[in-house]
Amino acid sequence: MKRLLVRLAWFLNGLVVLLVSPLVYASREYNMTKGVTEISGQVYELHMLIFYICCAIAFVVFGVMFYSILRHRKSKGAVAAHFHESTKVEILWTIIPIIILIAMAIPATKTLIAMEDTTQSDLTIKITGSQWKWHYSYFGEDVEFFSLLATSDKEIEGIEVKGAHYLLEVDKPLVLPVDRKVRFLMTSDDVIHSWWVPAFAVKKDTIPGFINEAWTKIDQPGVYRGQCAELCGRAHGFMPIVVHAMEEDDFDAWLTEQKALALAEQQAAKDALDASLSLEELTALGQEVYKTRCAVCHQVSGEGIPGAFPAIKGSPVALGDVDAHIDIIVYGRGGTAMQAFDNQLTEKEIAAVVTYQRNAWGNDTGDLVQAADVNAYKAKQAGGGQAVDQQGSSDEAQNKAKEQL
Ligand code: HEC
Ligand SMILES: [Cu+2]
Repeated sequence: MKRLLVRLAWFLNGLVVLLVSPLVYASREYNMTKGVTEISGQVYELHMLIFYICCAIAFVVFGVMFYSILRHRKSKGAVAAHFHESTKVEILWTIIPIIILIAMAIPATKTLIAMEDTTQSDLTIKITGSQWKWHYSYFGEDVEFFSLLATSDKEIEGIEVKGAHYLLEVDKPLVLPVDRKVRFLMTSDDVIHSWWVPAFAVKKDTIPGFINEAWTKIDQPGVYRGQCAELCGRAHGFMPIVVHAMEEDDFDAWLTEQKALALAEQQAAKDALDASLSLEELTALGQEVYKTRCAVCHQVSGEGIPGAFPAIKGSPVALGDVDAHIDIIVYGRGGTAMQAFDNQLTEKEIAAVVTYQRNAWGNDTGDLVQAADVNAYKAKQAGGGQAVDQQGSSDEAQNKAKEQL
């Protein structure tokens, strides 16, 4: 009889394992992936190790449980033992879990320490989160750009069929080299965001006023996608991350090209100061800027979201003094979601979006604002004609600070 019971207990336990194993097999599809970095491989191994330890514990505990239930059931006339406190058992059930926990903590700590070791990196990139986009800046390279969601409104509103990378595509991906250690410095302009790319096993909060560090070294070229993993407001789900990992040569070529582009952009910004655009040209560009940069909050209709984002249609700012209108876009409004667009948009783009807002949705002011007006306003704010010089020297100071890092 006893042997039969033991067999039955094993049978039940085996049944559980049998039921679970096809699930485990199927779960490959759902399981954590190995990723494409050494660290992500380690994280995967760690995850599997802990998982198997959990399975082993479950096997033993359920085994004893099933056995006891069957062996000592009431119908067999089992009588419960009456005793209090068993020092032996208490020591055992303290010591065994402690040993198991320590055994798990050792490999986990090793991996965590490796993840935190940002020394000896070949390249440093500053990542800044803001509502709702990422800003990437390659230290010491004079290359920086914003990376915005590229999924069209029509897909989001269900008017068009959703693409394969719905809400996981951006206008300008972060470009990284393979086989080089890349250090990330992460911070935020407004609320807490979190930069997360599962394939690299990198997930780090970006916190205003703090700088967090992380690093990666990618093994294979490819396109890797991630998201902001911190609930950061209304469009939290609309700030994806896309990384293009390139062969080292390709990356170097890309970086050189970006530097040339940055120079060309600076030249274009200078030229824009002399240019005088027509109302059509300004509103066309302004509408584009508005749709991509402002409409998340102020809405395409210009009506905003009552209680959260003010309407631009009929807004006293958009109908009132031009300088005040330029001011709020250039410098933002501290403590609100209205961020400073000074370093996000060119003066031409700011001029265009001001003009657009002053002439769209029945805001018929007829005002034309040119890049030179924005430049002049900024110069005035910075304290007269020396504004440009000051800007230049503070840039120099920043570059020096970067070099020292
Ligand atoms: C993340 C959300 C957000 C984005 C993006 C945004 N704004 Fe705003 N904007 C606000 C908020 C919030 C206010 C109200 C600020 C306050 O409380 O004074 C505001 C106020 C304004 C106002 C003043 C309106 C009024 O009547 O007080 C103007 C003009 C404006 N924004 C222009 C823009 C432009 C142009 C862009 C794009 C380049 C833009 N905003 C992008 C959130 C946003
Ligand atoms: Cu975010």
